[in-house]
Amino acid sequence: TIGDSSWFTHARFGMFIHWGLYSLGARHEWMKGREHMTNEQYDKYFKRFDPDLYDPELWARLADEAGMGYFVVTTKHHEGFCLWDSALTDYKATRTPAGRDLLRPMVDAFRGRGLRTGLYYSLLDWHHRHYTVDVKHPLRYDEAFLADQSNRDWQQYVEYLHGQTKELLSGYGPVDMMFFDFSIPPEEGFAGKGKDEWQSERLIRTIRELQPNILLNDRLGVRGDITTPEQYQPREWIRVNGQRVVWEACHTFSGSWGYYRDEESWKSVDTLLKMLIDTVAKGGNLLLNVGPTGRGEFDARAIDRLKGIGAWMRYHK
Ligand code: JFZ
Repeated sequence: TIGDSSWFTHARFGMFIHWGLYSLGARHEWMKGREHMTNEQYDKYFKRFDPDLYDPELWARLADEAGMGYFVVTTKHHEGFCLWDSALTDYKATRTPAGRDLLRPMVDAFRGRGLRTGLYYSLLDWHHRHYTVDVKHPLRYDEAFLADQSNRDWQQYVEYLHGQTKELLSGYGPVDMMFFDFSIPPEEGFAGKGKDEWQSERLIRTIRELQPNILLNDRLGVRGDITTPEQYQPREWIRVNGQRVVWEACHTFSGSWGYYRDEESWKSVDTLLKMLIDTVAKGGNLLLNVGPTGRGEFDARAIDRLKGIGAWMRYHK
């Protein structure tokens, strides 16, 4: 079965939200990997995660007024930290000073405004005891790191990934799409993971049982319902085997996905609108990313862009 994608193609424009412990570092969502940080070094963000300004109703209003029809939030990014109250780990918002499930009020707020719900879940996990990081991964190839990769039981991680997916798809009402991220194609010298490692076919059967209408992206190592080029604009309607497909480009305001305070490369409202128009003209969707701060706010520059887009949308949607 393949989910009915009519709501998705009709919506055309959605909000991606990358929010996690890396938001406190205010530089890049890959900082733990890039900077080769140990769990201990990274723990300071966990201990201080306290989004006192988090206002999901406001986030939902900003998305709605920008003309967006859905949102996709990082329930868990590569760092492994969970925004929801997962029974399968203590590495979650509930155990930080935030002290609560942060996903539920977000889903309620966006759904309350009629936006569709998308959940992003990272297949990669740099915190789980049994996750084996791809040994040839250029960013994680140092001695201490490799030594720590022994004594891992891959199947335990797979059960965790499948179990968490079940939690997300049974505890938060109707989930309209799920964005898994990501499979590394097995190129030369690059020990990547794909559908066999994630046991994607079994996972997808479970997903479709729990949420028969869900749309799945294509980063589980199998085709999925939605083709997802990242941070580039295709020249024309994307085709697979000669057939036009449902596709979604995801883009950032400034380059990184997590909140990056000092990044100077913010796109203008004009550029963003041209990207949206270009995408829609080619039959695609635009998923535009916001990286909220560690305190739970949208940066003023993001709000400015969203409002600018909304002003145009008021007359052109
Ligand atoms: C991934 C993440 O690593 C990144 O932090 C962010 O969450 C983004 C949306 O997804 O990065 C990718 C995933 C897939 C491709 C490129 C970057 N790809 O298929 O080219």
